[in-house]
Amino acid sequence: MPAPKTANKSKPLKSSVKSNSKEVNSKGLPLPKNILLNMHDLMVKSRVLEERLIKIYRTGESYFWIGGPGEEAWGVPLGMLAYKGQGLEHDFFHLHYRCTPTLIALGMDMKDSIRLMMNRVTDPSTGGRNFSNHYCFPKWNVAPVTSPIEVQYGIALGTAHAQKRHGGKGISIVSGGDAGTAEGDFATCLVWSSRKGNELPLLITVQNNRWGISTSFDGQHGETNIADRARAFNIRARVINGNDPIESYLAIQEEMEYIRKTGKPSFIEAKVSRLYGHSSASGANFITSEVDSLKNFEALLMKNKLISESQIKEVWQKYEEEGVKATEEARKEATPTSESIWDHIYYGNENADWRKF
Ligand SMILES: Cc1ncc(C[n+]2csc(CCOP(=O)(O)OP(=O)(O)O)c2C)c(N)n1
Repeated sequence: MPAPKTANKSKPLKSSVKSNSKEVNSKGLPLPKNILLNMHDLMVKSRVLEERLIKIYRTGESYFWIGGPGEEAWGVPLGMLAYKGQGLEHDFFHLHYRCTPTLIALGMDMKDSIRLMMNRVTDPSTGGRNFSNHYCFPKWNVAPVTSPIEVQYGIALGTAHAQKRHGGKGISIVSGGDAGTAEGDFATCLVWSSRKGNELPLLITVQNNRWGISTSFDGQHGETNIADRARAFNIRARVINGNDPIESYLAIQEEMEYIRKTGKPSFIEAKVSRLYGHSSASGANFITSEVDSLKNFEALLMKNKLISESQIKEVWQKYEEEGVKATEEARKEATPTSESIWDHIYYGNENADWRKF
């Protein structure tokens, strides 16, 4: 099956899809068939990639895995709807380590994720110096994913502020987990994005999987929904089922349009699954009690006769083969040497000799 076109292009575009469009051609579902199938294709690609990363960890070819299987129904639409590109006219991403679906939707090659996982010098994000899902793609305004959780909520204010001054349609997008919202950076983000007369064009998101490593959400929060905390700052906020790609797509589209139009922040709390536990540290085994958004979406597409079982198998097969090939190729590539240890520590100072400081 040919891969349908993605919604984003390198130049800023107006979103073309309206939730109540007459031209849906998708058996009563509120999105056109090409978008639904594109979403499915990207969700499978992201899932296959993450499962491949886990296999690479298990064979001892990597040290650690952490990632986003279970967040495809949220992360894929987010990447599809963004104004992709470099500079203030485009959207900035301040993501966390479960963001593979968004990067896949932006157009990341599987091989580039595998290179990062296997610490290859060819890894475009970190030159083989960081671990899985710690992406960085300046060409798409994807800021480095950090290991300390939640710091991205403070950093995102900076690009949002620059975009406000610039005055274009670009917005900043920040993501993180539910447990991390206990950190001060999250509160900082709410305070500084919502000051009256100085509101920032920022899409603040939390992917609530109800776990912080092994600590349950229950018992950790006085508020009913994390989104309620944004409402206290007069930030428009909503809670969505992030396991439903259609609901995610429509909600993200609406909130992005609101931010681009008003220059004000908006907040989405997406309830998602954590399909393989926290990370390789907790075994990275499939958790059967969690909702699998991809399986549910496939059932919906088949029920509406938008795709057949054999076509679905073809999509999975296509990405399985791509993943195997990418792994074999990455295996042959070099790992970084000690000479590059100080490279890229500070932007623009690649040639500085930090040993002299
Ligand atoms: C500042 C900081 N404190 C603690 C940790 C250890 N840590 C790594 S992931 C994690 C749990 C985060 O949970 P949540 O924010 O809900 O995101 P999830 O991993 O569930 O997506 C913690 C406590 C860390 N990396 N950084």
